[in-house]
Formats: sequence, C-alpha cells, structure tokens
Amino acid sequence: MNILLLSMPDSFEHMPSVAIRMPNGALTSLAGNVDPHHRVAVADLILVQRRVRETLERLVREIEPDLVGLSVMTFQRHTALRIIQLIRRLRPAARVVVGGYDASLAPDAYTDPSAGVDFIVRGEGELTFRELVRALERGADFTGVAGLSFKCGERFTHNPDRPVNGLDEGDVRLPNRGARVLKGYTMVGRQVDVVETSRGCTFDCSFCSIIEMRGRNFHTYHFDRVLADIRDARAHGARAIFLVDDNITLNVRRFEGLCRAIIAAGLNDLDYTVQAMTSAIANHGRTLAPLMRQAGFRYVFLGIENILDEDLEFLRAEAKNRRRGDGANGGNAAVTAIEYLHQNKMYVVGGLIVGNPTDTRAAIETNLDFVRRYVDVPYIQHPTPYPRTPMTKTFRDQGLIINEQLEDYDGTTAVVRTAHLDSDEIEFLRWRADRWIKLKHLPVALVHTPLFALRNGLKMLRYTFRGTTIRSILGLEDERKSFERYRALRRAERMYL
Ligand code: B12
Ligand code: SF4
Repeated sequence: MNILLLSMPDSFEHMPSVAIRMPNGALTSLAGNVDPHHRVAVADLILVQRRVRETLERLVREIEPDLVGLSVMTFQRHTALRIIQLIRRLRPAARVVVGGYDASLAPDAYTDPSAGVDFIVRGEGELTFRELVRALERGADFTGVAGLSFKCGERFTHNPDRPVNGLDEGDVRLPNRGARVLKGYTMVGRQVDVVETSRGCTFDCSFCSIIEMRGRNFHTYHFDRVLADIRDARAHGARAIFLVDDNITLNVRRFEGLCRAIIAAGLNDLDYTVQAMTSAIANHGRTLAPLMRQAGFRYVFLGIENILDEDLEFLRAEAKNRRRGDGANGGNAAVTAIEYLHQNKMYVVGGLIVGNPTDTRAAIETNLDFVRRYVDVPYIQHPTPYPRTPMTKTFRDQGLIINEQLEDYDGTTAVVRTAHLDSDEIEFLRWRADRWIKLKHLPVALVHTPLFALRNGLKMLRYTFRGTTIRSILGLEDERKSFERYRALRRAERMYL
C-alpha cells in the first residue's frame, strides 16, 4: 500500500520558519511502525509553507497514495480540512485518516461527511495505525481496532480507546526517518531532529492537553533504544536534537542517567534542547545541570508559566514551580533554576502564560519584567482554550472567550480577555515587549552558526520586527499602528492554501 503522511504547514509566532523548522516526530514514528512492505512517504509541510498546493500536487502524482494521514493540532484544523479537500480532488480513491491532538480531543470536528475524513486515530497512533493498515490491506472490518473511529455509511463508529502503551515492551519500533521526502529542517542553522525518551506526565496543569489525551501516567523507553534513536537522527544529518518528552524531569535520577549514557556513547557532540520543570532544575540543579551541560544540552525550555502565585494557582502549576526547603509555600523555583542553568552555560527558553482571568496590566508587566531580567529566549503565550482542557471550561464559564476562530488559537493571538483587560490590549503588551527581548539573544544564536547568521540574520530581524517602522521606534508614530500592521501580516501568513 502507498501511504502519504503529512504534518501541517501552520507555524506560530515564536517558531519563525526562517530559523526553526522542526520535523513532526509522530509521523516518522508511524512510518517506522507499519509493516515494512508498505511504501511510506512523510512530508512536513512546514518545510514548504509558501508552496503547499504545488508540493501536494507533486507528491500525490509521484506517490499515488492509497492512504493519506494528517497530523493536526487545534490551530491547524482549518488548514487540515482544506488540505483534505485538495487531496480528495487530486486522488478521489485515497482514504483519509487524521490523528494527533486535535483529532483525538475533538473528533466530532472530523465526522461530518463534508470533511472528507474516513478514519480518526485517537491517542497514541503507532499500533492503531499499524492495525488500520493491516485491516485495509486484508479488506477486513475495523471493529477490532482499538483507538480507531471509522466511517460507516454517513456515520462514524467510535471503537473503545486503546490503553496507553507501556513503551518498555518494545512494541513501538524506532522511527523511520528515511521516509521523509522533503528537506530543510533547521534550528538556527543546524539540522535538527526530534527524539522521544518518555511519554506522559503526572501533573495536571489546567492549560495542558496531555492529561485528556492520555491520562496521568509516565512511561519510558530503555536507554539503548533512545541512544539508537539519537544515532539514527545523527546518521540522517542531525546536529541538534529536540527531546520532545512531555516531562522528562519527572524522574530526575533517570534524566541524570540519560545524560551519563549520552556522554558514554559519545553522542554529546550534538546540541540538545529539552523541556523541563523549574522545580526539578532548582531542586536538583547542583548535580543535574553540570551533567546536562556535559551531555550537550544547550537550550532548556522552562515551564515557568507565571511568576505570580494567583496565576500559578489558576494554571494549576504551583507544585511544579515550587522550590524545595522553604516550607509548603516555599517560593517560586524559577530564579534558582535559571541560575543553575546559566552557571552551567545553558540558555533558558522561558515559557510564560500571560492574560489569565484576573490579570491586570500590572500583573502582565511584572511577568514581562521578569522575562527581560532573567530569560534568554522569551516564549510568552496567552492562555488558549484548547478542546477539553480544564482551563477552557473556566474561561467559558466566566464568559471570557472572545474569539472562536480556531486558526487564531496559536498561542500568541489573545483569544480570551481578563476581568480587567480586553484581548487586544493583552496581546499588544506582550508583542511590544517580546520583540525587544528576542533581540537580546539574537547575537548569541548567530555567533553559534556564523554562516547561517550571514545569510539569514537580516531576515530574522525583519521577521521579529515586521510591522514596526523606524518612525514608531523613534516615537513619531503610535506603536499601536505597528501592532495593527503586524497583526495584518500575521493573518496573511496563515493562508497556506
Ligand atoms: C514537542 C512539542 C512541540 C515542539 C515540537 C513540535 C514538532 N514539530 O514536533 C515545539 C516546541 C516546536 C512545539 C510548538 C508548538 N506547540 Co507543541 N508540543 C510538543 C509536545 C511537548 C510533544 C509533541 C510530540 O512530539 N510528542 C511525541 C509524538 C510521537 O507524539 P504525538 O505528537 O502525540 O503523536 C502521537 C499521537 O498524537 C498520534 N498522532 C499524531 N499525529 C498523527 C497523525 C496520524 C495520521 C495518526 C494516525 C496518528 C497521529 O500518534 C503519535 C504517535 O503515538 C506536546 C505535548 C505536551 N506535553 O506539551 C505539545 C503540544 C502538541 N503543542 C501544542 C501547541 C499548542 C503548540 C504551539 C501551537 C504553541 C505552544 N504551545 O508552544 C506550537 C506550534 C508549533 C508550530 N507548528 O509552529 C499543544 C497542542 C494542543 C492542541 N490541542 O492542539 C500541545 C499538546 C501542548 C499543550 N499546550 O497542551 N510543540
Ligand atoms: S507539567 Fe508540563 S506536561 Fe505536565 S501537565 Fe503541566 S504543562 Fe503538561
């Protein structure tokens, strides 16, 4: 069977495609887990953002897919539905399957016959997709495939959920990176790839989709498998690795062991990026941070979320941001974590969420000041009511959601207001500060990859300051005019086909 797997072209503000184009780890994992006689092609459409239609026309012509799979996040739903219409026109006989966070958490969005979807894979995909392909090949029925929803006449049948995979039994095989048919992955000039070492999280932050997706649990791969995966990524040209684990720092001893294993295997010549909890780094930084550095970690995405207690409570993120040793209300762990990382020459990507229900202008400015002072790369977002998260319910109950257009749910478009501020004002405050804070780290990033800097430095600057004019920088024009220009450009960017 010929299979074409697609990730969506939509990117968001903090992932400028001139500098960051990351592969979708789900698709190569699916490709590695179907039976080997199938021909699978993986196309990350982020690599061809401005040539989506032509690329799809060419791929469908060359691959002649019997089955087309799409991986979709909520803010990409609109694009996904348009891509499906295009595929249907180009190859009416192909079956269409959707998976990923949006399809899993809002399957009803894909069941209308006009959507053109035949199958929905809910939750983890490897085994469900393997069984779906087998059933299609044999002409068997789909009723026994756990985790699958399938079209039966004009209606969908939803099979029972598939239990979460324990990962340690080896039934999830390594990804197939050889299936990729497009080129150009980059992390500021270094070819980047994604690797998983674990799945799941036992916390329940109110904004996060992970708990509804798979429940509160944590499962790990054996180190041998992780190292083999990293070696494979390197053999395919990667010089930077993003560890996409939901929360690798849940088990700090294991993470330390992984750092040692990377060093012992000589795989510490790659640049690693990882997501981490502030509490884990603050409480274990003395031993963990030097090991991370030695293993090649360069950027650490810290889930700081917010530095005000009231906001942390709303985000249900107090526990993961608490420093040990100061009693139950023992202070925010962010500064200590950042100090450990800086002492060990790593850079902090600071994930913060501003615009929560009780936020005032002062609350947002306090967080922005914190970012200015401590963080290397800002990753500031607005609370976004993704399907089925606890936060969505709260915002809806309080009548604070002011925008239901899901293509705007990209994290940097404010789609909710607070009790004190409207959404435009929230987004303006963030945007105004963000551009200048981003500038701070630009020279460091460019020195690390000088050739890339020469070719793309100006483009990156232009991207960061798009909409801004010299007149507004000099104070001769109201900054809100620049903001409106930026928003118009951003809206236009989102039209991928
Ligand atoms: C790593 C990661 C990133 C990375 C890398 C993205 C990449 N290219 O892979 C970065 C940092 C760039 C990123 C950015 C964003 N992310 Co992100 N990210 C994650 C994270 C941590 C892990 C995703 C992952 O790779 N998992 C490993 C793979 C193997 O698992 P998986 O993706 O779930 O895929 C499995 C199933 O879903 C299914 N499946 C998936 N696709 C398909 C397709 C088919 C056909 C089938 C059959 C099955 C299937 O099978 C797979 C294998 O089991 C998740 C979860 C979390 N805890 O926060 C968020 C998450 C996916 N991101 C999210 C969001 C919103 C974003 C951003 C919009 C904003 C943000 N919060 O940062 C941006 C947009 C990115 C862009 N395109 O510009 C949300 C999505 C919510 C939603 N309802 O859509 C999540 C869930 C986090 C959250 N807030 O809850 N992200
Ligand atoms: S700690 Fe991270 S992965 Fe876990 S629930 Fe919170 S945001 Fe999600």
